[in-house]
Amino acid sequence: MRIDVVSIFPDYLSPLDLSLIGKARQDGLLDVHVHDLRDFTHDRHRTVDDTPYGGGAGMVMKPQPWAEALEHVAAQADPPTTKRPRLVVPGPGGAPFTQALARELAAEPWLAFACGRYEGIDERVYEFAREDLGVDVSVVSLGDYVLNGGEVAVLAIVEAVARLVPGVIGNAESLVEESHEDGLLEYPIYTKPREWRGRSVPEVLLSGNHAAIAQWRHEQRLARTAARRPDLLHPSSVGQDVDVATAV
Ligand code: 6GU
Repeated sequence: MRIDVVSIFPDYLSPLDLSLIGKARQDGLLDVHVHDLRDFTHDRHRTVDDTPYGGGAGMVMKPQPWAEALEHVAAQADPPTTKRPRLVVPGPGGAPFTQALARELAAEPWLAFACGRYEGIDERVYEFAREDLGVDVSVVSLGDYVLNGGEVAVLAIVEAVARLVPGVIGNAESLVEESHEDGLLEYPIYTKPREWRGRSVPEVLLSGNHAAIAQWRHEQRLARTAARRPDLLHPSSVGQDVDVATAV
């Protein structure tokens, strides 16, 4: 998989050299390219932002550097890969980034990320990317809070996606039994020692009774999901119009 990231803080993406992703790059499974948006400016001050039309707080990222940066990225197409990247734009106004979306992105041969800063990117850049470059654009949010820019989100998204790319994780089985793969959170886990600071490992885990262990773990997953993420158990009552009279 090829990954291009455009940012005004390319150093922010240096963790992509580390750990599992660094290893996957060394192994040739990921081909990561980070680009500095300011390299696509033409003025002495390398300006990437300007004031918003219509007024309002903060600054807006100018369309011109973004258009040239995205054109440059799109021109990197290397015949064996498919012709166009899928463009992911992290932002608090995006669709929720979920494990399902991570799986979808992991199946793409080429992803490009546009890291916005300030109040965001001039809306016409999205139209340009779709209409003139012919790329699919997805605005994606990590959750209902605001970050200063897309860089940290790209680190999270790339990590979630890369580990689903075949070969990146040695033990593919470890991918199946995970929170968010089947709609329940993971059960609690323990390792040695059996007694630690006056606390014991739950007896059932020492029993050797595999059916009892499976049953206990399932109950723990349900209880934990109900306590921490009730929305996962009752998805129909979240994010939709709920009839308040009938909702329980
Ligand atoms: Cl993906 N980007 C930014 N800038 N803020 C966020 C976010 C993304 N997700 C939640 N807040």
